[in-house]
Amino acid sequence: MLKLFYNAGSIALASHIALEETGVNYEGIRLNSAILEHTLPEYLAINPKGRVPSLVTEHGILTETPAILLYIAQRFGSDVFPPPADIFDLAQLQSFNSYLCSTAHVNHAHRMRGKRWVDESDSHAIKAMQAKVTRNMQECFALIEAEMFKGPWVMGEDYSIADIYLFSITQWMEGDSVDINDFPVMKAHRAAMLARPAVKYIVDKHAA
Ligand SMILES: N[C@@H](CCC(=O)N[C@@H](CS)C(=O)NCC(=O)O)C(=O)O
Repeated sequence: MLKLFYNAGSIALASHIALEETGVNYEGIRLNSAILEHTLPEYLAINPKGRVPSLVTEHGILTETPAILLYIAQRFGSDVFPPPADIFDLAQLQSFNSYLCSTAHVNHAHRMRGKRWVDESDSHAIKAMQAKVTRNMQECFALIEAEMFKGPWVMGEDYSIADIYLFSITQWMEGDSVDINDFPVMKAHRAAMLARPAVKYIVDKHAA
């Protein structure tokens, strides 16, 4: 059976929702953040990056949200995620998801994970990075709203893994001091996502 390793509040929310949407049989394994379980040898044997999510499949272990989402959608999700019409549409989907992975998520990480980029003892540098998070995230959401979001879903008429990924990034708006009311498309998208039973079920599970 598929196994998904996740932490509450993390980007693993996306992979978890994607699995739930498809109805595939899987086991969700929640790591205990309080004891930094994702840094313990048992978990590093599964994912040496020490990050979540990790998806254990019968073919091997997958990490990196864009890869996991694509795998779930293409292998199990054709009913809920209509396959992109052609290779260009598929590349556009990957372009959107890559932006979330390499830019939006990384901008957000500067609030809590500054020690990845500077020495933890350099409190001036840590604070300077934290101070830019709100503005950087606002810029990401402004660009998504103005240029990237087709509507009614991210890629247009069809619900896709890009919607799940975006929803998992907009969960951080409040913590990043971004006012969702300044981003009406993101606000409406979050409401549309929460109206989906699979999304609500997993959001509630992560909050419990
Ligand atoms: N590029 C990875 C990023 C995964 C990642 O950074 N996950 C965070 C949670 S949102 C994590 O595991 N952080 C633990 C840490 O940095 O110690 C992905 O998209 O899956």
